[in-house]
Amino acid sequence: NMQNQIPYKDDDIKFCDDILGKVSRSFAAVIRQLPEGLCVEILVFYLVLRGLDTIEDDMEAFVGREKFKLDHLRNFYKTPFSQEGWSMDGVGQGDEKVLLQNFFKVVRVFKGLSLESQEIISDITQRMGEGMALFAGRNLTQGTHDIKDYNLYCHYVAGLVGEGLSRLFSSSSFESPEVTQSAKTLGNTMGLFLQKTNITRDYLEDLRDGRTFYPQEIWKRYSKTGDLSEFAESKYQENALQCLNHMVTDALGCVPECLKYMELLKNKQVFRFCAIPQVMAIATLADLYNNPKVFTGVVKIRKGLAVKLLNETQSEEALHKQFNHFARQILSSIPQGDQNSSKTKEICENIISLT
Ligand code: PS7
Ligand code: MN
Ligand code: MN
Ligand code: MN
Ligand code: MN
Ligand code: MN
Repeated sequence: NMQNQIPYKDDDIKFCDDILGKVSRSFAAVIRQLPEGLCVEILVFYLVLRGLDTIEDDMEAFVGREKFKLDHLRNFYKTPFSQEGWSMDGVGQGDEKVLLQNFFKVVRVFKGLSLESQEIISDITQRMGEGMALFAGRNLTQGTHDIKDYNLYCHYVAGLVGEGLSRLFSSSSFESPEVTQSAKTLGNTMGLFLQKTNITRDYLEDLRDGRTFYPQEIWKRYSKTGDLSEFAESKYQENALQCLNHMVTDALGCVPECLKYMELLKNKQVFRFCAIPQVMAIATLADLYNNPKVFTGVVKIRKGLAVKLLNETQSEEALHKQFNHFARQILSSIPQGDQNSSKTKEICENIISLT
């Protein structure tokens, strides 16, 4: 065990913790409450993937040299970790840019982790970078192709996170080997649920970035002009809402497997780490469902509600109560004549029966 051979530099951990609080309000709270033996591991895992995602998301820095971006994505698991003092300048904005400028500090903390943890983080970063490069090399102005293609993108950017986290939970012995056995199935779905919620919510933001993930198999059924941007026009609002409700219904399909995954968890802090983002996601989906504001701005759950959910998600019973509540909320807002109403109803009723 290499745990103590490379001493942590307190300043490096401090940098990691500070920048975490700046780049993610939502993950900072749930990561910081993790037990020793997982807390720093997952902090580093988060920041490595945040660095990779900053490269993926930058639609300006690589204009005219797109090949560079793909190389950076593919090499991110390796180059920063093998070149002393590696950093990147001019990619990303604000605190995410600062993260890449100081990335060698994250690397130093990484090198103080057990080799087993390093291997998990490195493997997931490599596979995610490969997947991101596949999609970043495509024209995504009109979204992904079909639901299979959409699921594949979500697998690369979020399902793999669920897989890696599951392996870290088991390897730290805070959770049983069963969690790792579910890593590629239920663990993957845990990530898909978060990512699908994010993509569904970010319709407008992603459209403006010229890179969207709504699958054509879904949105073209509701489109008059064959251009995804039409949903932002008020004259197409009726169709836009039908499309949105289809996207929400598709995301809700993840819920039974997510509930099954969370039943496997035994450690209270690991449970909260996993469950809180899931509860925020279903609360967000309930807010998005049939909501025209998705097409005019950003829909975010009220701060007060987010704080309440964070505080109340302490047990499986509380988790079930929240999922039951939001499934009922969606069920009661299904509009007359919605094309997916029976599917939405069926999934909500199933969630209610499971909780
Ligand atoms: C390592 C905790 C718990 C079994 C940066 C947590 C961005 C939704 O970019 O910041 O603002 O639109 O809102 C997180 C499964 C991944 C999936 C993915 C890694 C749950 C790089 C989260 C975070 C697995 C690709 C953040 C997937 O959303 O996005 C760690 C179990 C990063 C999890 C990205 C998205 C995460 C995301 P943005 P957000
Ligand atoms: Mn965000
Ligand atoms: Mn991204
Ligand atoms: Mn992003
Ligand atoms: Mn997004
Ligand atoms: Mn229950």
